Amino acid sequence: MEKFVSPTRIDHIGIACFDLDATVEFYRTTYGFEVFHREVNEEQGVREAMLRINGTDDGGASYIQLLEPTRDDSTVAKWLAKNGEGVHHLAFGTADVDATADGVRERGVRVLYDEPRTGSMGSRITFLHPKDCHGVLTELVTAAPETAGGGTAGH
Ligand code: CMX
Ligand code: CO
Repeated sequence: MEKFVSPTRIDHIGIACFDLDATVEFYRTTYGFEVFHREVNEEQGVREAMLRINGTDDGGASYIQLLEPTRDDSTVAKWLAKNGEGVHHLAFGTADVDATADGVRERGVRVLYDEPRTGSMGSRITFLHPKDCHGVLTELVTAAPETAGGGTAGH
């Protein structure tokens, strides 16, 4: 068995919403959080805004990820239809998503992708099945090298 690589921080909390701009505005006016990055991820079927909350002691950062579905058959659209707005998933940051996912898989947890896919800001991501994680859809993330140190805004 390879050495297990534990996650070292909360990378983000993913929040599903019906109206991304209105939700961004709520976080801005209520807490003063500004948008660090926006993108559309067609593979995941989401339009998203990342709000950078704090740096972390491993040189990374923690975000709130606001998610609005781009199509009705996306996982987030399905989830919103069933649950309404709210916390959709938790994402742990790891230095090596492949190694962490392999270790978690060896522990009997279903990893949803054979190989990590592309997430926010060029990160590599995979997901663990919520039914194997006490009801929490859990994402594993390795930040792209240029954002791992916290990066700069303005994407
Ligand atoms: N949190 C907790 N439980 C969840 C869940 C979530 N976000 N989504 C689904 N579930 C539960 C459901 O409640 C359901 O439980 P019951 O059978 O007890 O009712 C069960 O899992 C199956 O749910 P479903 O509605 O039938 O949904 P699917 O099985 O089709 O999909 C999942 C579930 C996890 C496989 C799918 O959401 C997925 O592939 N997620 C990973 C990708 C993703 O979420 N992308 C969007 C975010 C992108 C990003 O973060 O960048
Ligand atoms: Co996420």
